[in-house]
Amino acid sequence: MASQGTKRKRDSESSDSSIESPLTTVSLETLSTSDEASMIRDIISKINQMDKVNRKATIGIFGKSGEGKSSLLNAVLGKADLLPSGCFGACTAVVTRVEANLEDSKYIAEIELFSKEEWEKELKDLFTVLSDEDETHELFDNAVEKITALFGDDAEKKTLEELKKVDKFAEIETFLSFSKKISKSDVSEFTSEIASYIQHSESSPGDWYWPLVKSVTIKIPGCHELLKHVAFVDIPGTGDCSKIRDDKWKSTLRECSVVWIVSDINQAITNEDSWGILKQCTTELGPGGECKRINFICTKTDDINPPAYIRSARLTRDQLTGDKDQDKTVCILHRNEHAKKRVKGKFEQSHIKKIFNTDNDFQVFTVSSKAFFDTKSNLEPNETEIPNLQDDLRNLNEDITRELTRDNVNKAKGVLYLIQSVQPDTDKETVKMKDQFKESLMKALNELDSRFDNIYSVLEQCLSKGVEKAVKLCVASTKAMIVPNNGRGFHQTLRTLCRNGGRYFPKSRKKLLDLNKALAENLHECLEEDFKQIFPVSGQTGKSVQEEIDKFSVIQSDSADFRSSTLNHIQKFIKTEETKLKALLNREVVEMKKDIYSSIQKTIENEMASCYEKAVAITGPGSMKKRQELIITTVDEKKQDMFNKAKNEVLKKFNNLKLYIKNELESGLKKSMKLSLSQSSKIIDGRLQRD
Ligand SMILES: Nc1nc2c(ncn2[C@@H]2O[C@H](COP(=O)(O)OP(=O)(O)OP(=O)(O)O)[C@@H](O)[C@H]2O)c(=O)[nH]1
Ligand SMILES: [Mg+2]
Repeated sequence: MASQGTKRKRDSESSDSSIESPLTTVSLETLSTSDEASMIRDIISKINQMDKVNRKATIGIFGKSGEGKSSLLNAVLGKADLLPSGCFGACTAVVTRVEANLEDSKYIAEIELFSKEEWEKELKDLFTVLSDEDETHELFDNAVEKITALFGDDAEKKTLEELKKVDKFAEIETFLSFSKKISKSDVSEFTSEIASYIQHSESSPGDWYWPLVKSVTIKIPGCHELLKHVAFVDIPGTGDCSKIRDDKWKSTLRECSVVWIVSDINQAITNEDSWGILKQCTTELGPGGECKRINFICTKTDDINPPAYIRSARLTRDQLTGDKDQDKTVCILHRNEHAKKRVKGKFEQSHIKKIFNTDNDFQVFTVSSKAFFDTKSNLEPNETEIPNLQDDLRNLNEDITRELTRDNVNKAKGVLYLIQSVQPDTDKETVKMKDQFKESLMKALNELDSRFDNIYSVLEQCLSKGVEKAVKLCVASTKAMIVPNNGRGFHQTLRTLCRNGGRYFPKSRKKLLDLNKALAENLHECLEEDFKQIFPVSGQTGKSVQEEIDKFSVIQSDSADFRSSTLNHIQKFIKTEETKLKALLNREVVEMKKDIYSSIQKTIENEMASCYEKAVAITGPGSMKKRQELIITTVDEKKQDMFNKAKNEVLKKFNNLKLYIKNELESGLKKSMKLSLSQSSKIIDGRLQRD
């Protein structure tokens, strides 16, 4: 629960009493306890901070290389050349985050580089791959690409020792020790400067830095309406075998609340890559993440051969005009309609829909980024559908603004009720209120406890089934992954898999090999259905943790229970504080559930770690076979213990979640009650007199 602790700490840190405003002139010395003082400061500071609070939804853009992801993002943001596109071969080399610069009118890039140690390890790995005879393996190509991008042509033919002597080597070492930030007023200057950090290009080898980059964040000015509450992540179409890059990729997926799948319209149905990439990520996005919506975006709609299309779609004369240009538009729009129907149909049938649980939140767009910028195009701007996507973005921003406004109104209401609650006028009623409060708090907490225990039992049952299944099937699934029928070139793959702690990330993400994920699969599968009900990414299921939190209340009715209007104000204050607390907890639950879900695979990873290390150390003739045997024997020996540990870890984390929620509700509400019943009048009186 450490992460939640930190989060909370940050909240109270932000309520620094040094923030000056008319409200902070309240004399805080009049308070008797530090608790109360800190709570008042907290409330005042939160009111002052209302405008500054920002919440962002992350939109992940997925798709094969060359499908038009970066061009699409440029079009949606109305900045034709912001992100590099249209290179020969793969173009975007690193995960690129794009968000608004809300501070000034500069274009800013914050570049996260490898640490010196990480780079040394990566370089050593690259040279191990290069020393291998097998030049046909994609790992070999990947290593050559990186070394030549940084050190120039033929650098890969040098040994690591030789390379260490060239000037560029020392230059790179120094380069890595500084954090990198680019800030420019002019967009084209900015674009050319960032290119060497995010763009993959075969021209001018030796001038590129992308192999050293973990990720890039770009902040652009003047896009408040589209980006105030949204951050885009342009995810490169090709993978990278580096573990560091892949970990970044995975953690980005868990953040996405919206996904855009991008596919060239001509292959939208048959394109197994776009669907395949998505399939690979469903665990991280769905149960392990927070994805609520998917937009499938067919790109390059302007790219059409009208005579061929008329023939294949059997368009009749009635549908055509006889004018060449107009008929091109007819064909484009006809194909758009057709693609929308087909893609929707495919999604309805797919396993992806089941995992995401998105009944209404799947939309198909058919866009042309090129025509959007081309004033002479056959397509009207709205026929390029880029404006539709912009509207979609505006709606998402407005939804978040509304959510923040609701939170802010609640915060303001809390303070108003507190101000109205002057010293209780009859002691008897105060005592009655205190007693009632204590009693209903205990009752509500007990009820919550038992409802959480029911959820715990559901989880326990699913996981026990999963353990049983995993124990039965794990050896076979291990063999299926690490002893392929065609073993040619596999020893490189297996060695990399062991070096990366059980994972191998090929360039095409479709064929990802992740032994830990495969071992966790049966547990995930048995858990999936109930987990979705317990932690839905949106909506109500009747069984969710979020709904249990919502049901919790210490104030049973909205009606006035007390003769004194003061006590009724206090009651309203507590209710408002309770609503705020529950909204915050519901947001924290999303992070906790990601942690719970991913703990299955993490436990397996940890259990298998020493086996992978031993396997990497095996050298000499027959090493591949020895590695395979070692892994299979380890899985077989550890299976019972390993899967039970994974199960217990989930249950332990769920129990911690329960304790955390109960504790936050109890301490938060007691604090509010204490504050409203004790010194509030003094503070308010003091402030009113001063004003
Ligand atoms: N005709 C046409 N071409 C487009 C359109 N959008 C992109 N392209 C072209 O498609 C190619 C690839 O576009 P990118 O935006 O670089 O593709 P990407 O998906 O970002 O590729 P990676 O960065 O390699 O993952 C470029 O040559 C673009 O000019 C479009 O709407 N119409
Ligand atoms: Mg790109």
